[in-house]
Amino acid sequence: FDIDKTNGRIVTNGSLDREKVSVFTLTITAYDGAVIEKRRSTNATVIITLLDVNDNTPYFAEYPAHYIVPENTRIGETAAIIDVRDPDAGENGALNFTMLSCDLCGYFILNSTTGAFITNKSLELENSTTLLPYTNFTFNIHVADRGTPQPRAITGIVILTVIPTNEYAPVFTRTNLSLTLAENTKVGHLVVKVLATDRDIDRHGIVDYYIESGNFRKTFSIAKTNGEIILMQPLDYETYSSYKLVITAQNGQDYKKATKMTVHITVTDIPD
Ligand SMILES: [Ca+2]
Ligand SMILES: [Ca+2]
Ligand SMILES: [Ca+2]
Ligand SMILES: [Ca+2]
Repeated sequence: FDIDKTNGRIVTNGSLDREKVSVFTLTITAYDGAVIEKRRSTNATVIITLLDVNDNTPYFAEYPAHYIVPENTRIGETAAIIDVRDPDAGENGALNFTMLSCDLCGYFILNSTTGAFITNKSLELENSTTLLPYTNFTFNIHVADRGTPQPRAITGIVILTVIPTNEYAPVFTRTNLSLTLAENTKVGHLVVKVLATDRDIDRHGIVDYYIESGNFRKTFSIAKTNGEIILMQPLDYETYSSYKLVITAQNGQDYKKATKMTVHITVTDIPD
């Protein structure tokens, strides 16, 4: 701002932008006309508050606007909130969201004031005949502010991608298995193959097998990927005549989903 020295009129000197600085506090000093040593003065504070004008068009914070939606997002839950910004104040910055077009319509409802996509249909990949992992939902969205005299608006593409989640634990076809092995069984012999299935599709349905306990002297091994239990050490009825192997089937990157089963192995005596 500038001030006219003689009549005190404050004028603008440069452009104003309420979105950068909205309030100015000026201290104005008025002097009388006496010589410098004798002159007297007084101060006044002038506060200038800028009124908003609708000079900003809404914009996407990130574009393309792409959001990840886990398949276990429930009906009625928020799947994503479109991040559109408008720095203007009040109605000039308040937004209205409209869906102009959609593919696979009906899975989400767009809240017109918050820009939230609300899940409207189950996204469960295991139970769906239409949805595949990483299915993209593409929407054409119109966002307008409520500014006066003229609203400002933008249109853009919003993509929601449904990603698989690990909801199910593996399930063994049998939780208990008993079998006998002759003491002279050869090392390398396939003892048994255990099986667990997992309802999840995608990588969350891939099962890894481990022997959790009971594997005295590492007598047995299990193939991590297919559950084949192999004899690794010669058996000896006299030192160890039965084994209780606890087998774990698990999956998920962090192995959050796991199930156990037990394999009882009885060694039968062959006279040495
Ligand atoms: Ca605006
Ligand atoms: Ca403004
Ligand atoms: Ca699983
Ligand atoms: Ca799943």
